[in-house]
Amino acid sequence: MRIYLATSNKHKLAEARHVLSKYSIEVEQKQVKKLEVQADDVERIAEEAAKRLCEQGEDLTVVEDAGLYINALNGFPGPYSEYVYKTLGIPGILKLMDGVADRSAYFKSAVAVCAGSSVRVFVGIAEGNIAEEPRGSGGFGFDPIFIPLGLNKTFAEMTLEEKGEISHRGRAFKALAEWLKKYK
Ligand code: ITT
Repeated sequence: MRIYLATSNKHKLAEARHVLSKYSIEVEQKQVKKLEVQADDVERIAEEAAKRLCEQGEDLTVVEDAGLYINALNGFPGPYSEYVYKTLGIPGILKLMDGVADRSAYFKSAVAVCAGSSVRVFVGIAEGNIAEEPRGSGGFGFDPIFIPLGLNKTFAEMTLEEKGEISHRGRAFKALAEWLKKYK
């Protein structure tokens, strides 16, 4: 089986491919113009973008939207993670967290697929804490400052495989794969 991932992020593509390969699902990158709606949550953003792709007849095309939610900052940056990563970056987030005792946070991934003209959304969450300083060079985005619960290394210190086992994206794509295997 083959699905199409509408993304410009090569790390996302690699992570999705890694998880889905275990289900013998191939992932092809699709260079389509993705609708960028402003919404309060990643589920809505992914769902609306997938709906638009459905209207254009893009069957088995997947959109993923993800964000980092920091509890002490009332869930910021959440759905604004891309913008905040580009503007404040990791130093800006660490500055906002300076002296903050509650460093708990989570990543959320929403994977929306257009399948047979309707849209389904699968969500994955990874709980953890914001590190005091960046560590590691793997992954992308906020990976160097995210320490998943129960571990003492950041996502950026993990291999693609290790991150995929416990990450928000790994979980959401696993749920998609299980659904595809059952119903497609
Ligand atoms: P698309 O082309 O698929 O939209 P993107 O990079 O814009 O790719 P998102 O909007 O889903 O992806 O992600 C928003 C930001 O959240 C992204 O720029 C990262 O900074 C951060 N992010 C998302 N997933 C992450 C992960 O697994 N690890 C670290 N940071 C992540």
